[in-house]
Amino acid sequence: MSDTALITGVTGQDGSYLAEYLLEKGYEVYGLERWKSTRGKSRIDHLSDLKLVNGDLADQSSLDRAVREAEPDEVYNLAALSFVPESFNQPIHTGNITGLGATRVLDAIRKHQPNAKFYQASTSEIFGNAPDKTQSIETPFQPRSPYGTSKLYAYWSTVNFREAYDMFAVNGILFNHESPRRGKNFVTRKITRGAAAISLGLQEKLELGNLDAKRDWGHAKDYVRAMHMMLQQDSPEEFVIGTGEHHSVRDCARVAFDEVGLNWDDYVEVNEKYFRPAEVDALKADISRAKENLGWEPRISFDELIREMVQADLEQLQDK
Ligand code: NAP
Ligand code: F7E
Repeated sequence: MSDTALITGVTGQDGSYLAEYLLEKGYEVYGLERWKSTRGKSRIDHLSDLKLVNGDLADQSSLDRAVREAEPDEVYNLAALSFVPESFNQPIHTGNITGLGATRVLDAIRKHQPNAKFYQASTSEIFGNAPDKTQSIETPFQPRSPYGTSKLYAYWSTVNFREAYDMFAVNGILFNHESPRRGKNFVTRKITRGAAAISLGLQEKLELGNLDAKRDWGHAKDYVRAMHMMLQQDSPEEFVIGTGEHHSVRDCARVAFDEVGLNWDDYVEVNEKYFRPAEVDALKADISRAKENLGWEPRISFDELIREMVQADLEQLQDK
C-alpha cells in the first residue's frame, strides 16, 4: 500500500512542489485548502491526482477532520502567513496562523493519528541578526519580526510535542528558497518580474527597499526534497537547509537585469516605503550537518535560479 501525506499550505510555492514530488514518488497526497468562492488558476491545477480537503489553520475542528479523513503517514505543515513585512501589519493574525496554527496541527495528529510523522516549516528568520557569520542548529534564536517570533513559537511547540508525546516531529530550518512559483511580492520574484517587464517595455522603473540585505537563496525544488528526507530519518532531528552562500539584493538585481541584457543601475530606484521596522541584515546557512547526516545538498545555483525565474517571467508576460 502506498504512503499517504497531508500537506497544509498546498496552494503555496513549496506546497505545490512538494505535492508534485510526493505524487511522483507514488504517495497518496491530500492538501489542505482554504475555502474560497473561486479557485482560479493556481499552482496546483495541473495535479489531477491531488486530493483537496477544506480547512483553515485558525480552525481546530477542520484540522481534526482533515487528519481523520486523510489518515496520513506524514504531515507537512507549510501553511503560514509567510510575508515578513505583512506580519508587522498583522501581528496577531500572524501569531494565530503561523504560530498557534502549528500547535493545532500537532494536536490534531496527537489525537487522531499519533504515529504520523510531522514536518514543521521553520525558517532562518528565527535567527534574526545572528552574531555568527553562518547559522547552524547551535546558533541562538533572536527573531526580528512577528513572523519570526511566531515561527519560533511553532518551533518549540514541535520540539515539545516530540518530547512530551513521543511523536516523530521535526523542524526544517530552511533559508530563503525561490522559484518561478514564488509570490510576486518577495524580493527575488519582484526583481525577476520587474527586469522582464522593463525589457518588454511594460514597465519603466523598479522600486526596491534595502539593497544591502543579504540572503542565502536556493531553489524551492531542492528544498522540498530535503523536507521529505527529514521524515525518512531513523530518529527525528532538526536540520538547517540552505546553500552556504549568500548574495545581496543588489547582486540579485545585477544577475536578473543581465539576463535581459540591461544594466540594473539604470532602472532600480530605492523607495524607503519598502524598508522594514526591523531588518535582518544578513543570513548564511551552515549546511555541514545536512550534508553529513542527511546526505542532502542543493543542486541548483543562485545564478541558475535567478536566470530561470527571469525566463519564466518573460514567458508569462509575453503570453498576456
Ligand atoms: P507561500 O507561498 O506564502 O504559501 C503559504 C501557504 O499557506 C498558502 O498555501 C496559503 O494558502 C496557506 N495559508 C495561509 N494562511 C492559511 C490559513 N489560515 N489556513 C490554511 N492555509 C493557510 O509560502 P511558501 O514560500 O510556499 O512557504 C511554505 C512554508 O515555509 C511557510 O510556512 C513559510 O513560512 C515557510 N518558509 C518559507 C521559506 C521560503 O523562503 N519560501 C523559507 C523558510 C520557511 P492560500 O493560497 O489560501 O493563501
Ligand atoms: O526579503 C529586502 C528585504 O521579502 C528579502 C520568506 O519566504 O524568506 C522570506 O523572507 C530581503 C529583505 O524575504 C525589497 O528587506 C529589499 O532583507 O524576499 P523577502 P524574507 O523577508 O527574507 C524567509 C526565510 C521566510 O521564512 C519568509 O517566509 O530583501 N528587500 N527591497 C525587499 N524585500 C521585498 N519583499 N521587497 C522589496 O522591494
